[in-house]
Amino acid sequence: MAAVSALTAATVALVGLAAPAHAADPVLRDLAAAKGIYYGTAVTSSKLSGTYGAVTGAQFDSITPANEMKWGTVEPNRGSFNWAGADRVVDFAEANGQQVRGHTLVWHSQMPNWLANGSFSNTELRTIMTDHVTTEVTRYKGRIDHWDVVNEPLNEDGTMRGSKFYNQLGESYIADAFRAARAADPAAKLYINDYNTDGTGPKSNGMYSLVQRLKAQGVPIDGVGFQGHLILGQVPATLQANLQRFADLGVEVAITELDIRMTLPATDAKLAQQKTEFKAVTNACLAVARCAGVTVWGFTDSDSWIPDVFPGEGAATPYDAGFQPKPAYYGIAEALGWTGDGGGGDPTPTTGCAVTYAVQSQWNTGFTANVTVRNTGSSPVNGWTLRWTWPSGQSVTQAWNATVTQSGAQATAVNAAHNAAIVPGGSATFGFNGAWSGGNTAPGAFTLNGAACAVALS
Ligand code: 9MR
Repeated sequence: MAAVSALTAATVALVGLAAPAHAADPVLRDLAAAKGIYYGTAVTSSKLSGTYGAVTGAQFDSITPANEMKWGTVEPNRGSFNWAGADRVVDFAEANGQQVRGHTLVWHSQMPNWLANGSFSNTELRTIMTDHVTTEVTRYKGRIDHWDVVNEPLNEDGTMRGSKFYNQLGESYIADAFRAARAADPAAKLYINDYNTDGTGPKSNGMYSLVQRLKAQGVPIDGVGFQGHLILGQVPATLQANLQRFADLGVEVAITELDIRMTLPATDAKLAQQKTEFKAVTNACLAVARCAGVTVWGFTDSDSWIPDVFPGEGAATPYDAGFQPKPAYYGIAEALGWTGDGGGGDPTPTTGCAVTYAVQSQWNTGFTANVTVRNTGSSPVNGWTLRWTWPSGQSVTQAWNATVTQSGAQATAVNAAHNAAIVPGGSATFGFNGAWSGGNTAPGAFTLNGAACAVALS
């Protein structure tokens, strides 16, 4: 316990002492937070490390497991549960200060075989469904901000989809699922979610009527998710008006699965149009006071469902398959208020860095500190030297994950082989033991490869 309180007491919080020396690339989660919304991404739990994990953690403040919370994944055999992937996503989110959208509890697809092919009486099926909702929501109680309680309940013409649940239980399955979810975690916002409801039209009208009916029955529904699986050149002109009319029913709205696919190959012209369209969708959310946020369905083209399902189409996300931001990424940032390119279009590659310095523990003559340096530019960093000057005579005695030397008051940390490369949005962390006497004031300024870094909250 002594170590823990030392850590708390000695953690040094430094706020924005220096601006990056060069125009830095935007951080979507920070821009979104400043606008009062979240910017999220769907994730694949097994990929949440390395560059994929670094960009996810750096850029987004909400994550949604693309598959790991679906019924077929969590209960492949009746009564036997597999929470590994879902746990990994929730743990990652907490470690990175992110919200989680739980996806999804009751859906006609990705059901386990025992459920999809089993035959149950209506009463039994209703209990199986509400028990499932109760079990899963209870497991993550207090750790999930939004639940997609019911997913894709509608046909294209706006009538109710003939799923196993609807066919046996009628529309009341929806009310029961929401009530079970509310009882299990009263703090979670409960959503209904569908695709092709983004603009006005028969399916959206069907959703509108359904939400009206649910509200009239006192069903605890908090939000409507608009998936936003869009096609280049076909972003509905009525998106904002549509979101607004739902908001006017007294529910939150959110764009929950945004991607904008194109016929491959991606050309500069198509990517430029895609930028405009990601920007427009983000703007539509910003224009609606009750729009909680936007989630992209995979942030990189290497983690998108589109090529598997629509042969010959793809490039639907804001980052290319090599984790480089595409014009769409800058379109999102611009909608969120970023002006780093001076309004002149996609910027030339930029450099920038932000440093978090934290004393982990401190004793009479020594201390242990961690330093995280984040690449806030758009160019990859390949090999780095981080320098700082000690304000009160400290010295580094031993370091790990970097080689640290000291000359006079100046400390110089050079990357280790394994953390030499820092992708845009990514970070490297190293630690050291130091000696102090008199005072242990934190360094106020750092340079990365010669350029000043912002010093962030630890
Ligand atoms: O992204 C998901 C993909 O990995 C799965 O194979 C697929 C199976 O149906 O589901 C994808 O996610 C879907 C989401 O759960 C609901 N809306 C449509 C998404 C794309 O199919």
